Amino acid sequence: MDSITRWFTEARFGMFVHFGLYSVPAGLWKGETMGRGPYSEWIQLQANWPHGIEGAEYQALARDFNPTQFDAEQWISELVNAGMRYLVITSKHHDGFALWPSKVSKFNAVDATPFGRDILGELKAACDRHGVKFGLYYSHWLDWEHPGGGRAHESEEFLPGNLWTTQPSDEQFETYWQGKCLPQIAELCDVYKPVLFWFDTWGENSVPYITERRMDDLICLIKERNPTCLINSRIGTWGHSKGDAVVDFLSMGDNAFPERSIEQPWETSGTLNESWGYHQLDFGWKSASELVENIIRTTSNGGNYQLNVGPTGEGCFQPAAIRRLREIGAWMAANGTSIYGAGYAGLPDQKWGRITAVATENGRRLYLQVTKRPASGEVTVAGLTKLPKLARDLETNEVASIFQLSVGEDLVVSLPRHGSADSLPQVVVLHF
Ligand code: FHN
Repeated sequence: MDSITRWFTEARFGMFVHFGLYSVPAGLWKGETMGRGPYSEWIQLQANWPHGIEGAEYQALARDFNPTQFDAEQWISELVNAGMRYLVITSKHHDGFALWPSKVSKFNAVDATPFGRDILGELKAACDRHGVKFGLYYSHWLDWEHPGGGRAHESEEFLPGNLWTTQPSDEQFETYWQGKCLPQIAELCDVYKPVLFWFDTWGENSVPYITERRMDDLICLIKERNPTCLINSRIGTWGHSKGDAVVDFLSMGDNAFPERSIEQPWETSGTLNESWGYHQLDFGWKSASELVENIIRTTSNGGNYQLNVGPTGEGCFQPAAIRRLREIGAWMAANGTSIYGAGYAGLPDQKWGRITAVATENGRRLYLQVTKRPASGEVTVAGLTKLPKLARDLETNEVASIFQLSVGEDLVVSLPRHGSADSLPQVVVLHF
């Protein structure tokens, strides 16, 4: 494994945060729900459907951005308690608004708002205090504040006639690229020293803008400043002749899980409900057990799960988010050894759940992640014919009995009682 990605693949679980001006209207514009699409951070295009909001009117939201309850220490404590190991926050989303006092653009949390505090600086300091890795999302393709920034592409979702669907010329985009994007990235590298950049393109619409030359310039700028800073594939590698080989890790589509294990470091970013930014009418919350299953799903295929929180306009995590994070954290506190540094076990699909594997000095340990406990209380481990020395419930230490119907057959594990009344997955560790 490449040594610069080791911390990332060992961490397995991180927090994504979408926070910005859009957290203030939170899905409602002048009393009307924004048009199609559940993502509140897209309100600039989707309010006044299908027209969107004029730039100056949207940007005036900065005068209402005053998240007085923002407390970096509290956010990072929730992150740590959830068992997460890193943070990735939207330094600048598609609306072009920066969460730090950028010298490149006054459209930022310090110069344009009554709040006047350096949100990234406070979070970076809290991460350092807690030993949490600090990463940054940056929208490099779309920027609806700069006249040359990418706009949304016309599609069924964004109809012609929307203020934000007319694309800039290449020359205009170059003005944005040289005048805002690259200098802001340099600023972020120098001041906040992120451990990773999470760039955001999807589909092929970005290809005419995020050319191979631009991607290479961006990668060089970052790596010259910090060779160990990781870069994700949504920088736009489908438009690069060397493809994913130019980046450090792959990012899947939103809430998209690969069916099979992938060798290159990778992650899936997912939402707690439907929107990434806080949306006051988004009640589609996932359950804690579904979220824990997502951690297991990514780990067992050799990837990471980056779970998003959308803080409110006041700067708080919603109670529904906190409750889920804490339930996940309680499970991780008991079962984290089956996740951190764990990966693909190389065994066939299992009817009752998944398996994660951790390499040890003298072989490996396997963790049976029982997400669908059979009524019989017994699970057959397909593909495993070697008898372990010991099997026990990871939380309670209760020993499980193991048997084979005949020599050379798949192993059968009789599950300890623990899991029967619990909705979160039971983990049984096999020591060889
Ligand atoms: O358009 C964005 C969206 O707002 C959000 O930031 C997600 C996170 O993966 N990325 C884009 C859509 O894929």
